[in-house]
Amino acid sequence: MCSIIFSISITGINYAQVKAPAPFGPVPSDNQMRWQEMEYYAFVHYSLNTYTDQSWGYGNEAVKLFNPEKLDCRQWARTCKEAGMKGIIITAKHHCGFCLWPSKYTDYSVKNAPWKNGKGDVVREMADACKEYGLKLGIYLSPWDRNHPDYGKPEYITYFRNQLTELLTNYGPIFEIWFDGANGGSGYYGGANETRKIDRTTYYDWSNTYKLIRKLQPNIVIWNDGGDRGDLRWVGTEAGYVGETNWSLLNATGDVPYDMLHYGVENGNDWVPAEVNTSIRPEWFYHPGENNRVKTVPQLMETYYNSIGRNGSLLLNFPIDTKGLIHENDVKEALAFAYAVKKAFAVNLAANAKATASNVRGNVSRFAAAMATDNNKNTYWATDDDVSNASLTIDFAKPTKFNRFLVQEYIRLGQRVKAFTVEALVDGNWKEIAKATTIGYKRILRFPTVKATKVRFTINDSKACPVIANIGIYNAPQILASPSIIRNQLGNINIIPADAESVVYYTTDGKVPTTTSKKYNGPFQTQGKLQVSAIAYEPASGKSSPVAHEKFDIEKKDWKIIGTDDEKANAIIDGNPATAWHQSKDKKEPVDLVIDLGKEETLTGFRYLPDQNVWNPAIISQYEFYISNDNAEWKLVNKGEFSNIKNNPLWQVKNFSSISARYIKLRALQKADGNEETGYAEVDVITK
Ligand code: FUL
Repeated sequence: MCSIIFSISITGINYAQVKAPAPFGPVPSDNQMRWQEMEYYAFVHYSLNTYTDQSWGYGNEAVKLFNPEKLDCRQWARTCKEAGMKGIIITAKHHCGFCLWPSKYTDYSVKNAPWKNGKGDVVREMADACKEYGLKLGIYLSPWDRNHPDYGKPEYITYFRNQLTELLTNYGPIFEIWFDGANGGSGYYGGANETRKIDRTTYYDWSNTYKLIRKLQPNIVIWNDGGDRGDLRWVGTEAGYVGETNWSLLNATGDVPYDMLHYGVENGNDWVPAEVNTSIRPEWFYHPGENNRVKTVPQLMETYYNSIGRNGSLLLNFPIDTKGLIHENDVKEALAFAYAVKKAFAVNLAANAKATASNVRGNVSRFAAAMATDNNKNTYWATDDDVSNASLTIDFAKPTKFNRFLVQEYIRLGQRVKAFTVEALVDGNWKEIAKATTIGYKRILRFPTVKATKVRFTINDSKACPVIANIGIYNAPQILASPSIIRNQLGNINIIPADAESVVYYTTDGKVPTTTSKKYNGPFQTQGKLQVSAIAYEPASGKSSPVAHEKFDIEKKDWKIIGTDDEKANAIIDGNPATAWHQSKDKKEPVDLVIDLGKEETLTGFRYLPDQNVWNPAIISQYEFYISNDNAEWKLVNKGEFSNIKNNPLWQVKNFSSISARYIKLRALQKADGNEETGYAEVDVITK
């Protein structure tokens, strides 16, 4: 009896004496923590742009264009809910200044639109639908307003804050506010039709604007690209991925160049986690021409692993279509994506396995290895304070197949791990199967399927003793990605499968390829306009990828870049988006690129793909396009802006009335990134 009491009290003393690790470095606020646990939520882009096929409205588009036949925010919310998302951020006002709610402070809103005879309020309908489906509501309010006459003057800040107050007062709890940093300068501005430059770090007086926001919505998180440090950060690209190394830290002040946005700052003094924003289509707003360019399940899975799987959240955009709905193609892919994620992470093989660790903090069960596999986010495996190198072994007891490793730090105590490896015990030998740097809230590693009896997770370097909340091991079904299709200047088609084990089948007549179509055995020659469609097929599993389609216009065999001796300039017409050429910085705007098409062609438009390199791409934002038949006398056929080209460097397509010409000239008037050079990945024409 005596000994029993004695041992209980000893255990009691030990237990109480072993303290939890102290927080290390910056830690998330409760608001950031709640946001991080949402993981996946939606953007909806909807405005007058939906009806003008534009990316950025100029600010003078007619309000009468806003008259959707079937606008149904419940369909948006239902889709997002079924897709596994936790909230929706709506573009209450995009750069054109048109308001989706009947703001008291402007006439440029739904209140003057034919929709519901001016009695409608899209933000209200969105808020109600979110409530009905158990989703959180977020607001995108563009600071740049191309419609407002006062934009650029101090009066506009009052207007901006009045609008913020309306949105943050009248629509219930708002989980996130999104302040886009884009500002192309030019605009309608109440009829002034001019360019207005502001200093985006000072003009909006963010510190006072933030005070107002936090007073109205104490639980909100602020996303701000370009102003004072918000609660979240952009990742430097809209293509759907954050760095493999991803610290949820920045410095509280100072500039944030691309590498800081993309990788965070290892020793930053402020907690600013990454939000990966990308669209389910190439563009943010609806363009009917993109109905067949909705991202497929393999592409969306790639985005998932490169965002949520790399310590980021995923903000996936649905462009609302002209009817006022999420288009059926987008719904289909979003739901198929949700199903694929569910399947991939359906069975956690670590959950029932035995877990042991090389070091357990104070040797108490409260910090034991099993705390990382107990499916409880509030318990964790931790080591003693002086241990930054430790391993945790999971024993399946029998050979088990798997290909995914998921790990989460208990980030309430800070982000700590700098390097780790995963090994598998295969036929009695340890084999390294994956190696990575940071973990953070969640990290998922992919590797070829392995069959092993044990898995060893080793932390090789950590800023302080590691604190691991969760480990998951999964055997995700294989998903084949579509091949990519390229045509070079000579007209040779190259089809490149993403997975080495797969075989490619293709068509050139617009028909959907199957395993009875032509098998791809290497580059083949083509002439003139055509569409190539291809699938990757894996004989072992009998699975096919989604179909890849690529349309090609006239061949470029006889094209020549005029006015340069630099052979590298041919990169512009080599059909390969990965190669680029820059005109020298000695050439000052206007900078011309002249191409001889070899013979007269009937042109109806042109396409420009900017340099895809993230460093110094030298992207054109304002342009003029000329044609000529003799390379002497030129006619201007199109001019304007490539909207949002810096953040989303996609193919830019511009159409004009049909005209015959042998020479084309793309004149660069302004660069989006202020670069002194002028860059191009590809320039192409559209013919009749
Ligand atoms: C960008 C904007 O300019 C785009 O139009 C879009 O709203 C995207 C989410 O942010 O910077």
